[in-house]
Amino acid sequence: MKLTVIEYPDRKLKEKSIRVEKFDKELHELLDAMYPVMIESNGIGLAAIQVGYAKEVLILNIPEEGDEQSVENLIEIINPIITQKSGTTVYQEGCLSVPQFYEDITRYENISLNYQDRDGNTKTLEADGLLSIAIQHEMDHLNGILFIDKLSYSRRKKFEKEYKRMQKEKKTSRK
Ligand code: Y12
Ligand code: CO
Repeated sequence: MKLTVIEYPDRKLKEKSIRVEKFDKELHELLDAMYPVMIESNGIGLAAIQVGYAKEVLILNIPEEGDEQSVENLIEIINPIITQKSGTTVYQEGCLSVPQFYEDITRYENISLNYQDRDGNTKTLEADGLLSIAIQHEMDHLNGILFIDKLSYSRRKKFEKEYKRMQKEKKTSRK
């Protein structure tokens, strides 16, 4: 299974993902194919909708401080539900579906969630720091929300202008 990352403004990214009911070979193949796409793109988080699958599936690989990304730090999250949230934190976020653009976004500082692993086992996770931010960013993808949807009206207008210009530049440099 060869996957590619869908980029804004593709309407597919607005789709709401559907709960996973079958923890079968098809799901495992999707998860296995998402990992190299995320790593090769220098990403630390990826939702299935970003590769065209509207399923409540996301993966994360947050490197430990001063360390390289390793498969040992891979977290696969299916059907997540946030059960507790507290505090606020601001972080300059980026997204593989919105290349070359970073913005300060406010999120909950601490979250607890319930989710399932690739075999359907129920898990709980308490997250803070970058992991908490990344989970919230990826869970937004499951609802068709991008981090740029959280920008103020004026920042969003500026983004659209800059993004269009960057896309035009990309196209002309390919010719
Ligand atoms: C904090 C905030 C957001 C997340 C969600 C996951 N985001 C990413 O994994 C973003 C990756 C990314 C990688 C890029 O590529 C390079 O840096 C080489 C990138 O740069 C370009 O597009 C040029 C942008 C975003 C997790 C935690
Ligand atoms: Co993203």
